Amino acid sequence: MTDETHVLDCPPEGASPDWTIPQDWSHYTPGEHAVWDTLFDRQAKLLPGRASEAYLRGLDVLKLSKPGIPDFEELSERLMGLTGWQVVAVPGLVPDDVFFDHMANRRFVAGNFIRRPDQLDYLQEPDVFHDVFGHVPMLADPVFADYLEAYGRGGQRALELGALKHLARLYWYTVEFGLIAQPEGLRIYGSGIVSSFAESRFALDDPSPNRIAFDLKRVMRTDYRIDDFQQNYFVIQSFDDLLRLTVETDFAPLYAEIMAQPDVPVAEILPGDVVLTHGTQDYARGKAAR
Ligand code: HBI
Ligand code: FE
Repeated sequence: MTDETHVLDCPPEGASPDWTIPQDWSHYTPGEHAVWDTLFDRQAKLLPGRASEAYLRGLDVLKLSKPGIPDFEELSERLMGLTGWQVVAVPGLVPDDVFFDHMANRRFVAGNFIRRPDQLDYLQEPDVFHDVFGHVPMLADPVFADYLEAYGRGGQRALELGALKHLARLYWYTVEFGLIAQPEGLRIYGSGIVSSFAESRFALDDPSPNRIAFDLKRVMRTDYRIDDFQQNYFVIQSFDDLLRLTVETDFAPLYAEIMAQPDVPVAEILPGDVVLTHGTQDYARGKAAR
């Protein structure tokens, strides 16, 4: 590999041109299945009353409570019958254009590796627990399944318009870290939260972060942190709202408007925000002090 090529320039050894690889479910060791079971059991105790109805329904209908790392072929058969989505194995992060092409064709790319026992609480790259336990149950919800396909198509367009940074924020504050208002209170649907033991509590219970009503333009202006708990969570009223927004919005003029304005720093509250909880920022201050 010459020094000007980038690791994401070409698929790794053994991967197809679309970066997919066989999951090869039989290669997982008992220890790797045990890591999945440990993570699953921890979240299964925590999520009832915290995760959204749609997420819990997806977990159930896809029979993800079976022990061990799921077999993507079995999982995709069930999922295909529900919303036309399938889960395809990839070795790790794939280039944005590849990611969006899969998403626009209802193929969810999932890492086929699982974290080590000493990484239970944090790892940088999405592994099979983050991708399958975190993301896949939401793909069983017909409206969210449509939203994610629309996001994939939107991503292809954002790449053409050089606006990926802004659209990636929409993904971040909904698909990864989104909250939804249910009659009984706020619930989690974001995969980054639902697959995290600590953030599943922090996002709903901790007084530190702001919780702000979702607004498309505001979210696409807002920076985010990839290496720590979020300091802003955005709350939608329904997945129908989210889907309608994505389908009805003409993004090109909206991107132009946003690019003419400064980014909104993490944890800042804007005058136009509908603030559900004004955070203390104690968590962030505490981290800064260390
Ligand atoms: N690749 N495997 C994988 N999983 C992701 O979540 C992912 C990716 N590539 C790019 C990406 N996410 C984000 O940059 C998207 O916003 C494009
Ligand atoms: Fe993710």
